[in-house]
Amino acid sequence: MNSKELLNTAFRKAKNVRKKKKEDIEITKINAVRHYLTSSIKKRIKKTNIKLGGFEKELIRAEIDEEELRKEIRRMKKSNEIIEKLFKEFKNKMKTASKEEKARLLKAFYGRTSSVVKKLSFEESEKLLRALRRLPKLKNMPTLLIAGFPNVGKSEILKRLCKTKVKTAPYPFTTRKLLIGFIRDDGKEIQVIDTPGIFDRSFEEMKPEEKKAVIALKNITNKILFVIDPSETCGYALEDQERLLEKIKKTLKADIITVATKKDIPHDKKTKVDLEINALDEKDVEKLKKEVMKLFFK
Ligand SMILES: Nc1nc2c(ncn2[C@@H]2O[C@H](COP(=O)(O)OP(=O)(O)OP(=O)(O)O)[C@@H](O)[C@H]2O)c(=O)[nH]1
Ligand SMILES: [Mg+2]
Repeated sequence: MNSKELLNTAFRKAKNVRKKKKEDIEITKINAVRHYLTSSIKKRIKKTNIKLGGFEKELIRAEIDEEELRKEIRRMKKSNEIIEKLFKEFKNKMKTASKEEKARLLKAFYGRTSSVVKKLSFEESEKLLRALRRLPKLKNMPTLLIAGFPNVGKSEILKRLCKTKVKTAPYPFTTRKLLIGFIRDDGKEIQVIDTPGIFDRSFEEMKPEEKKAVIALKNITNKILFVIDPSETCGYALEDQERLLEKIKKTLKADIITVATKKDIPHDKKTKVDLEINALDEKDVEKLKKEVMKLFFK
């Protein structure tokens, strides 16, 4: 929704109104504009003036500026009040006006409401609605979280472990929200969540994507698959990835499986992990799956 579209639709509706018996056509028109604008804005307020709790609230906060949203909602309410006032004022004037005057008043009403609505950006509420759509639909069941630096191959692992359709690409921040898959093995089932990549830095410094991963780490589960790319083709030093792992170990009481991926790419780096895999090799993925299931069902 943007103000231009909103106004265009409102004026189109006014153009198409039919004359009511007892009412001047100009009054019917300004009423149509008033009704469409205020009810659309009211709908937007209702959708975005909401209370969220806990984990979802934190995820939303990673993406939107709450203070800005509150301000935008206040501006929307104020605009509706002004439109209602203008409507009353112009309706009264029209009642006693001549034909020419009515035509002039109609134009003036359109002008005044336009300038009120044009000041609304709907930017932050638009962001909120997008963030709400992106909220993960988590199931209450045993859950594994895949974490690590950007571009190391986390989503590739989700794709292969769960046969889930996910976007993978050779650049950082391909994954921008929490993605969900499921592993079914031997009559048992777990939920797997792939997170956006994170760097080893403070929460305040993080991009919204990184924040979402950290919020997930702190809230969803204590079972983590930490992915390391020792080939460094991800673009980041092995030592930095290891430092992040140490930090996660220290700050979260979690059961962690560490996996070094991209085994097929030659390199001379050494790292201590539970498992080394080539995510594109089915046998390796099968081994990883067994290892993961052991973490849940001993
Ligand atoms: N050769 C090789 N390439 C791999 C392997 N695993 C992942 N890749 C590739 O590495 C690139 C990055 O993989 P992604 O799964 O998108 O990485 P990610 O960690 O999810 O990245 P972000 O979502 O950006 O944090 C992709 O081009 C993958 O195809 C592997 O075992 N071997
Ligand atoms: Mg990814």
